[in-house]
Amino acid sequence: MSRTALVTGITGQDGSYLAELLLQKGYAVHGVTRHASSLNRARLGHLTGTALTLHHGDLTDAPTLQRLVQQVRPDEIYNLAAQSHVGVSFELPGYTMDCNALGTLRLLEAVRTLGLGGTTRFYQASTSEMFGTAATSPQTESTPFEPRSPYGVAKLAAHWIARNYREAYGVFACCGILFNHESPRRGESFVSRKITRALARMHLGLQDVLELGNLDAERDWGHARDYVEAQWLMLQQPQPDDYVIATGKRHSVREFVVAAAAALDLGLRWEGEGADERAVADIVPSGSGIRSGQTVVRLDPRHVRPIDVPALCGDAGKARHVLGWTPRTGFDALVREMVASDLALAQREARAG
Ligand code: NDP
Ligand code: GDR
Repeated sequence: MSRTALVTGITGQDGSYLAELLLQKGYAVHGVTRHASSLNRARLGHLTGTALTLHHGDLTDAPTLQRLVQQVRPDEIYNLAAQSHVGVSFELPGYTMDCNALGTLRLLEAVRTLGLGGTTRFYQASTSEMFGTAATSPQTESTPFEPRSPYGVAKLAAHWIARNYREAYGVFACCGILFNHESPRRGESFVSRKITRALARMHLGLQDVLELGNLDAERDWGHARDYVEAQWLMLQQPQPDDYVIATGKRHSVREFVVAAAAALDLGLRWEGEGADERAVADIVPSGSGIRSGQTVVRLDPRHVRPIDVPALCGDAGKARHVLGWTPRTGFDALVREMVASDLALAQREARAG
């Protein structure tokens, strides 16, 4: 008999890849979407006519979550919904706590009070942001948490409440501690997509300047398509557990810009304090394709966060051993795929005038 999954955050980057994966595996997929005045289902358009059913719902609305869990009685719940932007969480700390922390509690309470703890498996989208200024690198499942943003704090509360429901009530809850993962479907305000979208547009003369904040931040960037497989694998194990999902390689924001510019053969001009080419030359091995030119990348303090996480890099050894999971897409291939997709988008924009 086909299995049923309930996915919150289905309109997001991960939600769309996960929905594809589950539909391929024969699941009936139920997605929770927020009501919005303008359409927010662009990432799901290609799934029309499949075993996908969408329901209005919101992580801030407990009665609706209760009703949806009761109605769908899912075999698996994937809680991907969140106010997911770290920078925005400094502007919206209350909402971020409500959605990301209490929202997870509301969903777990629905599972528990409906008596589904023993049958419905629960995936929680935890994050490397919970490590914050971790003293050790690479980070593993046992690295202490030290979050540096309202987003990280809220996600840590959700992480602990999911573990608590596992220990206290026997809910089959797994937390995936995922490091940054990107794709052509990444939201345009996250740094990877902001870079590939802007450079592709600048290549065609549609934009003059790319403004960024902290260029020295280092992240462990993987591909979302690979990472949703790990989410599914966690819920197929005999026992619930928590897993770090990462590539184990870290790159700076500056390196991301350089890699994207190289893919478009653009010459860069760095502006703003701390954005000089010498700093670039220090971190980019010679002969990697970087060259000076007229494409302006400007360091703008408006994009710098009140505090930032300087560097994150994960050790996914446990996922490799227990889940048999390894990332398939490396940094260069990820950047090239995103650049190619954004170049096609910019070309359509240029044609439309
Ligand atoms: P996105 O920002 O692309 O998607 C977030 C989703 O959550 C969207 O579908 C959004 O709906 C939905 N959402 C936001 N607020 C609410 C709410 N109040 N009620 C219901 N739905 C809501 O995120 P990603 O796909 O990149 O990430 C998925 C999850 O994984 C998130 O929880 C994120 O915090 C976490 N995560 C992501 C990582 C990454 O690198 N991508 C790494 C680690 C964790 P709408 O379309 O209406 O805005
Ligand atoms: P992050 O991703 O905060 O790691 O959270 P983001 O792409 O927003 O930032 C990564 C790093 O780049 C620096 N940065 C900028 N960031 C943005 N968004 N815009 C800029 O202009 C800019 N300039 C420099 C940031 O300061 C930061 O250091 C993502 C989200 O998907 C979370 O939901 C998820 O939990 C974590 O990844 C793991």
